[in-house]
Amino acid sequence: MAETFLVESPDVTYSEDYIEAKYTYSTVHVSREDGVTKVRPQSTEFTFRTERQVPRLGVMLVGWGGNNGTTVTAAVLANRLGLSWMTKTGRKHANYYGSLLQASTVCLGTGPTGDVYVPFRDLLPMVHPNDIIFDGWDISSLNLAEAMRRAKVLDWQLQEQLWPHMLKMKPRPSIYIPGFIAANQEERADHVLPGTKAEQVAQIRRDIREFKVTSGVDKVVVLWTANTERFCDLLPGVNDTAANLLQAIERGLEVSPSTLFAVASILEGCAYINGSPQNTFVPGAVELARQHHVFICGDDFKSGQTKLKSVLVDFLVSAGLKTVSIVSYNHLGNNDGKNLSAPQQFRSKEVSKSSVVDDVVQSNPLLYGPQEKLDHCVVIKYVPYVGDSKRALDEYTSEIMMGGTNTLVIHNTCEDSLLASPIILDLAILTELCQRISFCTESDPDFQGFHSVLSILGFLCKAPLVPEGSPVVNALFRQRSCIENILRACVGLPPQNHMLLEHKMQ
Ligand code: NAI
Ligand code: DG6
Repeated sequence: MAETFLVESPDVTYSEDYIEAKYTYSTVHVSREDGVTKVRPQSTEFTFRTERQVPRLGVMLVGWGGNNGTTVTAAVLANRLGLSWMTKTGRKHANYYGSLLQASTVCLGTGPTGDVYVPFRDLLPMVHPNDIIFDGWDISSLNLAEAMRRAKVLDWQLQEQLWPHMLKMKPRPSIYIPGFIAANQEERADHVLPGTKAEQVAQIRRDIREFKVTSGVDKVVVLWTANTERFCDLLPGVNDTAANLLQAIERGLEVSPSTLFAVASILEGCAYINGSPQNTFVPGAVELARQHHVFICGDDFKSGQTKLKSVLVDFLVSAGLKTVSIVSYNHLGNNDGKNLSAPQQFRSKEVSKSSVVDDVVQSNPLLYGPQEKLDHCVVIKYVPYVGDSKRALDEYTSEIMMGGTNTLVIHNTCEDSLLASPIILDLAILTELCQRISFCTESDPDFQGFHSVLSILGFLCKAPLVPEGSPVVNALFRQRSCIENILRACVGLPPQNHMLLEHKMQ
């Protein structure tokens, strides 16, 4: 049995292949009728079905030789091998701190001695990161050992232990279209695929198939952690529909490398995750994913400064304080920072980092008018000396009672790739899990999977991609509750309500 607990309930059954749970989904519908606001509680009966068999998972990283790519690969190897290493502050042991699944817990319920917490990963059978097999592509030809050294993220003694393992790993040549990333990346691009766009997509598809066969994995997830691209123009006839996008590739029209990877991945039936801010998922790519019932997820890992912002502004506004100005400055010295020092690539990141408070502002019409926006300024500077250690300074100014102001200033220093790596693992593992979950309702009794646009994983993304017409949620704890409560529903457990009514009676 893969599960660490069993739910005993008439609504939950465990067969050899599935966990099946009946679940009442309660919502409230609000409408305005004849000048009156009508509020109607509603409930829908769902049946969730989760396959129990956990597959062998392969993750192919685009940008494998970068700081994130090498760091996440090294971290998994170090955990798998149980490595430890000395630093000037003492012995460090490999761990998965920063992973929602591996390093945070959920409260199952209450036992004789109080609340019982289990690791998030134990809610449903899922892949363990130690078992993930990595592969990938890079426009730079360095093997992973040399690329790890170039990244300057991990302690030297750890690098020495990992060196022989990483030396054997070499990225596959990739698609390089100079106009999409900064001109300052050109010197790195010594490992690029020749041919037309159509030939390049065909090669990426062959790579995915070849990896699957040679590694013996059951499933592959492809994840973009390559450099931030400039936004691509949305052009009718080019990328507005799936058919036009495929035609555009055949005709060699403008399609970004990240979209070419998305297309190749979708056509191979592999989920595709975008860890950078650019608009990879043009309407044609979304339509293609839907046609092929493949998950796509993005955009842009929500790792540090933005994660805090999506907590802090939620806290301020939900406490009734009117945040009026946010200034987010950061400087960093890694290759990501170098690429972002070019205006078009910075613009992609600026948009992604700035959108994160929109839903919180809209949630409070007592404080904000319908079109009101707060001042939100994002600055990124490239300072080579600090390497991967990113320094972020944020100033939040809020109006408080009777004309007063409250200014909070946050200073944050951390290794950027050590925050992004656990997010990469959570994204891949949760995406795979979602592929094993299906559900039906009384009115729609055929089992179906989640929408191709996998918005459940918004917690891990700065600018969550959602199905057309769906609300975008940025507030971090609402996003966390979404994942937790859906996983709880799959084992027939109600959402956490924090009411503690049993302790509030005479
Ligand atoms: P990096 O610059 O160290 O690595 C990117 C790698 O992509 C490089 O090795 C480069 O050679 C390669 N590359 C560029 N274009 C490529 C292509 N077309 N095909 C294959 N490889 C290509 O950057 P880092 O720090 O690893 O970040 C990667 C991405 O993740 C960036 O877009 C960054 O903005 C994004 N990101 C990073 C976060 C973090 O906390 N580290 C958080 C949020 C997003
Ligand atoms: C500087 O902003 C470089 C970026 O790639 C960020 O470090 C990355 O997007 C993480 O951003 P945040 O806001 O989640 O810390």
